[in-house]
Amino acid sequence: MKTTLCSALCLTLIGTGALLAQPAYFTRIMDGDIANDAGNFWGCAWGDYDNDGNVDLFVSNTPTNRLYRNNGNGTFTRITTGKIVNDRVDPDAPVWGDYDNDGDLDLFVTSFQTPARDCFYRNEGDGTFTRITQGAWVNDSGSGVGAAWGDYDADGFLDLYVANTLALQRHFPLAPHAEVH
Ligand SMILES: [Ca+2]
Ligand SMILES: [Ca+2]
Ligand SMILES: [Ca+2]
Ligand SMILES: [Ca+2]
Repeated sequence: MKTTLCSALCLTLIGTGALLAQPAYFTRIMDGDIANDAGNFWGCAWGDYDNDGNVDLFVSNTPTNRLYRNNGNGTFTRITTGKIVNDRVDPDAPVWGDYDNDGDLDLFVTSFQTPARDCFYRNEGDGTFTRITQGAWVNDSGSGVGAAWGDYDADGFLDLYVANTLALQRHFPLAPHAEVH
């Protein structure tokens, strides 16, 4: 599916009902990488990954993902280094969540590639991410099309729900420190 990043973002707004509810209050931004980058986009997620008070944007894209750091002045800088934007997988839904409670957002990205290639990137707190490859939650055989974080058992750690197509749905009650260290 060839589309523009702008159209992908518009679809997200339509999905939430925000665009339909308040169409007169939005101005389409036509300049900058976010509005003009072309690609094969599948999903996006906002999150302040560098904790500077400005929400940043991750966009899942084939063949490589996009990460745009919010400069705080209405512009964004496209990040081009690191596995988070250079891994070649078939991504779908990205979701930010601070799974290890260290104060910075980590990123899970479902993949419909088989065998399993769901991706999880741990935020190192210095602008870089480490891809975690150990654990059932990143080695599931399903084709992931959606995911959500939530602390379902109220133990203080986020848990992960992954929606797969052509396979059973998965639920991973994470024990973060046991899973990745
Ligand atoms: Ca930020
Ligand atoms: Ca974290
Ligand atoms: Ca971290
Ligand atoms: Ca939990």
